[in-house]
Amino acid sequence: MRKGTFSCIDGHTCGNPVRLITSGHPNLRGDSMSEKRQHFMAEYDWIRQALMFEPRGHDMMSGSFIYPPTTPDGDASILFVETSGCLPMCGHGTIGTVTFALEHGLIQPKQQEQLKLDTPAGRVDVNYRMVNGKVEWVKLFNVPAFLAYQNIEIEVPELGLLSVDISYGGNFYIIVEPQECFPGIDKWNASEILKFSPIVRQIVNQQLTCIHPLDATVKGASHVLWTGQPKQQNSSAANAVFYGDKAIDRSPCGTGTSARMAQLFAKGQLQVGQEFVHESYIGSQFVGCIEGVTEVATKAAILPSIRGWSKVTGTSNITVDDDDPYAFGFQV
Ligand code: PYC
Repeated sequence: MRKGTFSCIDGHTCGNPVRLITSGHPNLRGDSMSEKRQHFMAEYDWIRQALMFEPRGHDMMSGSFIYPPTTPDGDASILFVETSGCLPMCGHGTIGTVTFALEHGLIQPKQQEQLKLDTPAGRVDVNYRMVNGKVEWVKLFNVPAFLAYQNIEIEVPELGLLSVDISYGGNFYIIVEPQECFPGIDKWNASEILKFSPIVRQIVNQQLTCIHPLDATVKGASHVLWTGQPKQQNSSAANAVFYGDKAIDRSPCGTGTSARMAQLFAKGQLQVGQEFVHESYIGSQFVGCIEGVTEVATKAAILPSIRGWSKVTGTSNITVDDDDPYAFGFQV
């Protein structure tokens, strides 16, 4: 039976949607969130498709479920869902999930203004500020991020020879900086990003293997992070992150910002403790920082933090019934 009613709190983090699904959770097998993610993808992906794609969602839709912690000291776990799949980690999703859950009393923190969250990518600690029942900001301490590949050359039809870096920040990002055949996102329009991103992603994934050294279920370059000149004076850098089949992240992308900081750190262009204000395609900002350094299976890595804000826009009960020919969404 593939039907149900799902209660949701809808909102956005710096412009990108977050749909926190508060009822209708499937029972998931597994000791860790990585194992539970595998079970969800194998048996319950219809829930993601129904709640993310049109007509109940849209190209940019992104959401989450809160589960009990999978570690003894954890406060809660998060499972991320998106049009692109079931992400190991999502930064804007974490900021939204924490904000909505705290404002609706869905998580009881063990420590004041701090949370320990279990995600499929690993432990993510959070600090936040709550005033008069509203969360003003959320700062997440993300999983270790590292530069996986540097200066990879790919031949892109109708574009030319493109040099890219691949960096991990909770998902694997293909990072494209301005160069001869790419003038920067400030000189391109959305249609060019939407046209070339899936081609770049396909070529990179044919040419390279991206697998997390500590969890082989985290694999594949899923997102393309194009860079360019920021619009705001106080931004350190700007990006347009492509995900799914047609989405450009409206937020500065938390895992993308982590991947970008790891890339810049590896190239000597960002230091530990230095603030990194990352601007999104619509001009919203996250404040990133490299909190320290570490290793991921002998690879040099950074410990990134990201600070941002979210707002609730409404609540809904979404009905999914397999007698609807579009119950599990469609893409045009
Ligand atoms: O904020 O990490 C993020 C994210 C991933 C995909 C869209 N946003």
